Amino acid sequence: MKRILTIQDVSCVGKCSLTVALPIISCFGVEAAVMPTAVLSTHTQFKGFTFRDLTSDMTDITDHWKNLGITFDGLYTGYLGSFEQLKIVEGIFDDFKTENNFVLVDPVMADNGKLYAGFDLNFAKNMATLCGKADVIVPNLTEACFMLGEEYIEKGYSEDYIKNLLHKLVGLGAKKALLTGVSFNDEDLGVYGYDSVKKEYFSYYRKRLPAAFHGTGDIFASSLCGAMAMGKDFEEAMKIAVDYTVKCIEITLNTPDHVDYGVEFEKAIPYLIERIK
Ligand code: PXL
Repeated sequence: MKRILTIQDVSCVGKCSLTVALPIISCFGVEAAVMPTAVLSTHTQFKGFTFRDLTSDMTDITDHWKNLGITFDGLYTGYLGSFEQLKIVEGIFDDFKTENNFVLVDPVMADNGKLYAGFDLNFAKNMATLCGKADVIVPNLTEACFMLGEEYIEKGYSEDYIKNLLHKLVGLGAKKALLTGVSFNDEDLGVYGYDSVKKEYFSYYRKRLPAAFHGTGDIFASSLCGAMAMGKDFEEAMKIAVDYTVKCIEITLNTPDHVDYGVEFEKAIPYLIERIK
């Protein structure tokens, strides 16, 4: 069985980071090993969340794995809470990256033109350095702009604006950059990427839905990770991840009593399993 390592926080309530990565990656028949970076009572969009930092455990955990000779078919990082964690994660990539596995970095720190609580421009610069060590990075437009020091344009941008961001993103060192939340009109929304090895662009759009929910970036990245680990080729993995994310949003919109802090990704699991057959 393929085994990936995902490094991100546990938000006890919040339907994001590890609480979505674990069930979603399992759907692909891939073992999800975890490195929890922090335990929060909720994700940071709630007021008054608690935060237990686990940075000081990270190196002990990987030392044990190294002694046991444990290896991974993929390394996938999401929300990371401090500069020190970024440095430790770079070291984990150095220790566990091989010629045959992949490194996927989702530089979780911002959305809708704003940084999340606790992050600043300096963190974005350091996250950009971590992105340089990845095979695949999946920032949203806001995260890309903060990492690159580029102007964030919410809507009405040109294809050249996106292509310029993609070139600068792969310039950080990542082999493939995939921008999420890209839209050139009012009807469609999707992802637009660039493969710096093949020198090819790729994109995939679906009809825009009339709502945005927290946690969909983590759902996208987790399903992309699962599909890549399962052995799907990259473009197919990207389409699976977009389709599953859209299904999660559709189901949530059709559930009148849904919570307001995340999507009903659990109800879309039968769709995902059917989609990857
Ligand atoms: O969904 C991204 C995410 C993950 N983890 C924590 C967060 C967020 C976004 O706000 O706060 C703790």
